[in-house]
Amino acid sequence: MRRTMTLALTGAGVLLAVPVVAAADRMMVDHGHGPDAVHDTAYSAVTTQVHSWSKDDSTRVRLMAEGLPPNRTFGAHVHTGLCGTDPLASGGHYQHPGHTGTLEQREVWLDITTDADGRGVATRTVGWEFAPGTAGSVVIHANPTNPTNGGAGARLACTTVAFGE
Ligand SMILES: [Cu+2]
Repeated sequence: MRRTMTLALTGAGVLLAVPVVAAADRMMVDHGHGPDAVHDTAYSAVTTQVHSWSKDDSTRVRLMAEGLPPNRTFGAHVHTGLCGTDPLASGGHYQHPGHTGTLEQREVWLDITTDADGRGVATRTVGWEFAPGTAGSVVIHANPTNPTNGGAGARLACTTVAFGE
């Protein structure tokens, strides 16, 4: 499910009004507006935005979603591949090379808990920057992320983001 260029540009215009994106030196900002693929028709009304800011070996990733069932927690992560019709096209979880922390520290988990209107926001800051081509999407899953193995059940919706590019 690809959004039209008109909608994408509208979203970018709205974003410019947000002061947090103020043009700091060499801050890299990546965006995704989606989802680009929905893998469960029960979630066809979902809309997503992903923003990622990187500077000085630090990256902040924010996932905003609307149109989800209310008052539930959905696992979400940065994945390696681009979204595709096949739910597995988005690949596995991005894991930062050489990082020796816990699974949660090596990956980017963006679990969202929806409010009564089905909206949710998650923000995560990690101590690295994405190398171009190593991370390509944010996937929303059916269940909260299992902190031991990172699993979160079925893939519901995928948003392509050109992290680091
Ligand atoms: Cu995932």
